[in-house]
Amino acid sequence: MSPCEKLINLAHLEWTAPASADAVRASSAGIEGGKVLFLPELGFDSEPRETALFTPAILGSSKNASFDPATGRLGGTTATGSDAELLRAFLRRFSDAAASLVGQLLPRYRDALTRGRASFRPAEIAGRASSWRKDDTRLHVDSFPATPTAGRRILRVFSNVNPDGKVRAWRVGGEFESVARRFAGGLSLPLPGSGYLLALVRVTKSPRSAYDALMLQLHDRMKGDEEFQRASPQSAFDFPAGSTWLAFTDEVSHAAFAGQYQLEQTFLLPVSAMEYPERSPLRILERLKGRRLT
Ligand SMILES: O=C(O)CCC(=O)C(=O)O
Ligand SMILES: [Fe+2]
Repeated sequence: MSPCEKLINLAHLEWTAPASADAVRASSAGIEGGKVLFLPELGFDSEPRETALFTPAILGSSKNASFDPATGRLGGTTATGSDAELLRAFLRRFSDAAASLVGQLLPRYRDALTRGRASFRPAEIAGRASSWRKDDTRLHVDSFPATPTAGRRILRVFSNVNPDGKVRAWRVGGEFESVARRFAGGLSLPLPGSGYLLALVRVTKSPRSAYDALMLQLHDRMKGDEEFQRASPQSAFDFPAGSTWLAFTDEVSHAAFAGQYQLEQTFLLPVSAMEYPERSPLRILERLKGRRLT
């Protein structure tokens, strides 16, 4: 598998300027075809005083510092006072820029998207210790244990903001449908009512649907399968400093194995807003399991 099969190159240069009709067509076809939209020339600029944030020392025990645009709340950081204000403003600016970019490139989704959290990732990934389940250097699709999507798509914007020109090194894997087929037999449907119980005892923020239960198992099975990690179709790609990319990360298998300093914004999209909803992980898993999952 060559990297160009999984990547759509876009010459779009701006966070807020309208995208050309060609860019909109290519973005829509690409993202719904399970590709990564890659904007090699679109970097996110930080302000001179924000260089104070470019150190892993702002992290507590977490991998990322997070920002919730709905409440303005920060997470995962030890920054307080004026440093916290600086971090909040930095992440708010990125969150707004990412929302504007997605609105320009994917206008079909604009009114249906929910903006989730943004994150800043100042720690080097390579050599970082982590449990296998949390280890994003292993190929996986995204599924969040505490925040079920109830079938909605996870669309994420990433920007490599490394100040020293270091790449973000990823591997991108094969088609969702073939990955899902490989593991589907081993994914078990949750007991009726168990999703509500998890919400009741606050393991999850909302009831975990059957879809979310299967996606979490898929995430774990992928990461835990050495043979899959080693031998499944995948290709490496280095995202340069000063570049931006976006993908449906619930569908596109990915692993990030080196790099430091990245911004990320998560969006959720109802399957009904897609041009081809039948290509969603929800509909694919429903076909494989022969039943509704939400
Ligand atoms: O930090 C990255 O480059 C991506 C890590 C990852 O797999 C994720 O955030 O889901
Ligand atoms: Fe991921």
